[in-house]
Amino acid sequence: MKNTFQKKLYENGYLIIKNVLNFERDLKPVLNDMEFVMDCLIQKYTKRKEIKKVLNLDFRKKYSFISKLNIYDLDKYFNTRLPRDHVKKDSDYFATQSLWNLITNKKILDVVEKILGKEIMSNPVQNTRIKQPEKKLPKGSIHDGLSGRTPWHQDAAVLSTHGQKFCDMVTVWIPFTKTTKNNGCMITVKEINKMGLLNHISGYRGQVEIKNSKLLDKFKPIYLQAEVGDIILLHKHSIHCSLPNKSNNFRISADIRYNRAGTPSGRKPLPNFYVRSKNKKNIKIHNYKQWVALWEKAKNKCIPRKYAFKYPLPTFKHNNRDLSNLLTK
Ligand SMILES: O=C(O)CCC(=O)C(=O)O
Ligand SMILES: [Fe+2]
Repeated sequence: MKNTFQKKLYENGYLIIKNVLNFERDLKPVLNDMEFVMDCLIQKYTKRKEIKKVLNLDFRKKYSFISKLNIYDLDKYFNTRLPRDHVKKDSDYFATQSLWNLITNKKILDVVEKILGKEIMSNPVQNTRIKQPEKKLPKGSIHDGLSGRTPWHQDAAVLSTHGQKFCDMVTVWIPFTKTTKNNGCMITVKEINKMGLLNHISGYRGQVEIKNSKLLDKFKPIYLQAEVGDIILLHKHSIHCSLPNKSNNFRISADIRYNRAGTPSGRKPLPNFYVRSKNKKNIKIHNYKQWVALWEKAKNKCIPRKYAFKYPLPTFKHNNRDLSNLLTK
């Protein structure tokens, strides 16, 4: 039997929950840490005599500045997880105390509990996205998902084949800036999530994209707009993408995920640990340092194979689960 929350999430593929988080307490610390990372990059990569001037810029100007420095794989410094490819001993990532606080935030877990029940694990599929106005982006990044638009996809598609089948996962999308049609909110189409997992193919940068996604243009989109403090839940089969940031401002968000304990994470050997349980003994990771240690342990496992995760694409070798076939049924 599904409760009201579960029914609504299944019916529409998404749920917008208003006023869950407090900007100053829950969100600002993450922005501060992002700025701290920028300051470190500036000190490392800027000409000596320019450093002082650049450090005095505001958040947006600093980010614009470093995004022009051609730093290899810049996104990795702001991402909550190991870089997808080329994992090395010194691979850096954005596992900060503020992110740990967000992942274990009681107010978020209280919402997630209504969907997944009382036994909840943090899932390692997580991203932070700093999106500048699209007109400022290098051409190659316009559809890359992290700094540009995100193509149509379902979140279950980024899991291993085992995870696609068995992981009971929910996405929590968190805005750090008010997110609107104009600055690149996500859009979705209701009900298609009920079709289950669709066939996905590889996008131009190896990202995940629904096959025949052009067909979705004829549906009425739902704009997933949100205020700072709101959170958006996505069903693992919700189909969604994000619009271009046409504003003159930044659009910043994080997406973190949780899975029901006892179901696979879909991203072995990355950290997957209890954040809530009726049996307190299940909770073994109690603080930020233990969490970072988990990521470092996972990193050591990924170094020999060089990647942190891979998308099994195309998702299906046959056409039965192609959107084009399912829509005509
Ligand atoms: O924020 C975005 O552009 C896309 C986010 C997304 O696809 C997700 O949170 O699952
Ligand atoms: Fe997604």
